[in-house]
Amino acid sequence: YEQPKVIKATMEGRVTKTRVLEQALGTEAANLLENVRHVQIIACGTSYHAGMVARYWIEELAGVACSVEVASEFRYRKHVIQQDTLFLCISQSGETADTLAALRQAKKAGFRAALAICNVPGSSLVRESDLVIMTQAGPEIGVASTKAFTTQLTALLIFTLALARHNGLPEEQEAEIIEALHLVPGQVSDVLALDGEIAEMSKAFMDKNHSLFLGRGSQFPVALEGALKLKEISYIHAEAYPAGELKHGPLALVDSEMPVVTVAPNNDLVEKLKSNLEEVRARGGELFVFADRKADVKAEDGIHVMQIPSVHPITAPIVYTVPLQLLSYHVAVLKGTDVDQPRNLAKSVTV
Ligand code: F1P
Repeated sequence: YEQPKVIKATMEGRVTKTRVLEQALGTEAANLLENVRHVQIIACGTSYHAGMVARYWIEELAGVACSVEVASEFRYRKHVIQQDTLFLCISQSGETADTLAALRQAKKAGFRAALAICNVPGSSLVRESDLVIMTQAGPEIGVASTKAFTTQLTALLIFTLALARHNGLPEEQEAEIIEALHLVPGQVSDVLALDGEIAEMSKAFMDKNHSLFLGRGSQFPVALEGALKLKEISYIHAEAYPAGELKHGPLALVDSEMPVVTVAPNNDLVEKLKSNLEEVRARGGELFVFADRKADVKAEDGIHVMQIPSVHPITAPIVYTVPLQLLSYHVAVLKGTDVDQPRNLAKSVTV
């Protein structure tokens, strides 16, 4: 529920009505962002999903190649790092052992600069990076990240626009996206107001053991994040797939016992997504769709549709994450699990 406030706080002092204030990212920002040819993102868990969303933004808006990898794999792999690579670590705590190890290892291989997106001032990650964008999420009580994720996305979009400016993004496009970003806190509040309806929807998951989350484009990482939230706090097995991969395997799992959750903002992939939904329905799967009104996804037998405010396609991943967080929360409450302290998990994995 703090998300509208902390997203706003993460924007504060970093953007005007229409521009990113590059100097607010650090005095060295302009130099460090010049001539970046590749961004290598490293993170774990929810922070990794934020990095996956950022890849879509960085490649689309800045035209810069971007790779994303979980730190726990990156650190044990032999890799080639180019000198013109910006190494970007995302971590709520700034103390995740795998992320720090990956950064230290990459330092030896050499890169242009290290940027941290982090929530804890003075953390190891902040101290060891050249450029830092602090998220202003405040302390998270729960183990499962929620506001850390949406503020990470906010910081990553601001960073992307600063990088994009060095790579020729037209001012009008930057202004359009910043204006859309200013609308996000209000849109998140509108989604939070759907709480009662989402609680009602969550009842359908009570007696289920498995679930599937689908998304396309930058909504695929949102589906991954939704599935992670459901796993973490309700212990229901949840898989996320890019919707176009359905026919390459997961469709075999679909039956009436497998609820399928989908996020459907109004973008140029929505028509393809709708045909994926039909594939699920034809196999007796029950669909739960969070959709933009303009996307015109029709509620019918086996398809439950919840309308989400119209949002800009670039900022949609931030807004569409929130109904999935609420859904997991309500399923967990109904199941009586400990939402704040899930079994077997620690807030910060430092070993
Ligand atoms: C990474 C992370 C969290 C997750 C859990 C365990 O932490 O995977 O995303 O919610 O708390 O650690 P961080 O590097 O973002 O602090």
